[in-house]
Formats: sequence, structure tokens, C-alpha cells
Amino acid sequence: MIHCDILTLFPGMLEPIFGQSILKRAIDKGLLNVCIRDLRDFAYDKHRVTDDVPYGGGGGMLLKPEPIFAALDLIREERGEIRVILPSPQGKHFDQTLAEDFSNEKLPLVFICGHYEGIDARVNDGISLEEVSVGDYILTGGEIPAALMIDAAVRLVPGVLGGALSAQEESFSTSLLEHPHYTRPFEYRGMKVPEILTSGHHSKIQGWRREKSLINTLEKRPDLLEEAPLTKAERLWVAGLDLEQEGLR
Ligand code: JF5
Repeated sequence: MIHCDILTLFPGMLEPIFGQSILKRAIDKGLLNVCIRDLRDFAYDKHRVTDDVPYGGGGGMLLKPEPIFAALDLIREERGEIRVILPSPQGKHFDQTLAEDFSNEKLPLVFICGHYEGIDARVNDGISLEEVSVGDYILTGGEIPAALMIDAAVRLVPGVLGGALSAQEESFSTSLLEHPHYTRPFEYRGMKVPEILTSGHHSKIQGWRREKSLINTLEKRPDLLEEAPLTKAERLWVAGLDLEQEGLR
């Protein structure tokens, strides 16, 4: 079970994401709890202002610290100890290992979604939090990164995916790309499904999938092969393929 609170100025960006498909089902099954909180509700001045101009000038707007501190105070009162995440291009990179870590987290995850030019630095300095980046590019806000991280984590919670095996099976073979998948029809626009997949010969199918997985990884993400758990025989076979590829270029 994953619990998360999301602090945002734009609840409407997140609501539909959690109201559909697998995330909705995870919530309905009690495997995910999401509490979207409008930061504006924690702006206590007359006009409920959440942003302001930066000291020193330079234009743009920053999120003010008070609504964020007030929201975290309330969440701590409600929930006790929490783990605070700040989506930011300056953070450590989100990856499958951190997704697994989030999926096993017993503390509520609290995401602070920044907007505009960023957030008053006192949020970062005054609160124990983890800055996490979902990639080296700049977005308009932290909502999409927050949803992305929750999505990656929740599919690892047992019972969330249809075939309980699917996520497990994958996480065994992390660091390798998948083999190609086929469904009906058997022939489409002259392209046939590899015969072996229709043979019913389970061990041969396993062997074929492993080969395709290795080839796919060599072609698209050769860097992954360094860390991947290959057998000696597989290493030799891949080295041979690599030379062959070299010759064909
Ligand atoms: C954000 C101020 C946060 O842009 C991002 C981001 C990029 N990679 N990972 C996260 O976060 C949103 C925008 C403005 C703070």
C-alpha cells in the first residue's frame, strides 16, 4: 500500500490521472491512497496569495514558503512522520530502484509540486526533503513528475497489475530490455508472428525471448549490458553479435 499527499496549485491537473485505468483500480482496491491538496487552501492572507516576485529582481514568480510550511504542518499532524519529495530538475535521477523504494515505503510520501520559476529556497533549507528529477529538462510544474513517480511505484505493489506475475517477472530481468511481443492476427500486412511462439514449446519460447531480449538491448541500450546478469555463454554470444553488427556497419 502506498500513501501519498500531493501539494499543488492545480489539483485539476492530477485528479483525472488518478481517476482512470490501473491507478483508479489500485485506489478502489485500497492499494493506493492519494490525497490531492490545494496549496491555495493554505494561503491565509486576504487574497490567498501563493506566489510572489523574487528578491533581487529578475522577473518571474516564486512559490511563497508559508503555504507549503502550513500544509506540511497539517499533514504531519494528521499522519505523523512523512517522507517529503520535491520534484525538481536539480534532484537525483528517478529510476526503477527509487520506484521500488517508494513502493516499499511505509511512511506517507508527500510531493510538493513547484511552479513558475521555482520555490522559495527556505522550503529546501528548512524542511528535510529529497529533491528528485525525472529527467534533464525543464517542465512547467511538478505535477507530471509527481504522477509519473507514483505511477512507476504503484505498479510494483503486489495486486495492482492484472497478472500478479507481470511486475515481478520484469523486475527479475531489469537491466535488460524486453523481447518483442505479438498478438493476433497471425499475419498482418504480410508480417507474420515468429512461428516458434505458436509452437507451444515453452522452453524453446523462453530461449527465443531471452535471445531477442539480449539483441534488443545490444541494439538500443548497449550500456545496460555491462550491469546485466548474463551467463558466461550469453556474454560470449553477445560479444559475437556485437562483432557481427560492427561488420555490417
Ligand atoms: C518544477 C520549479 C519544479 O521541471 C521539473 C522537473 C524536471 N525534471 N524533473 C523535474 O519539475 C517541475 C518546475 C519549476 C520546480
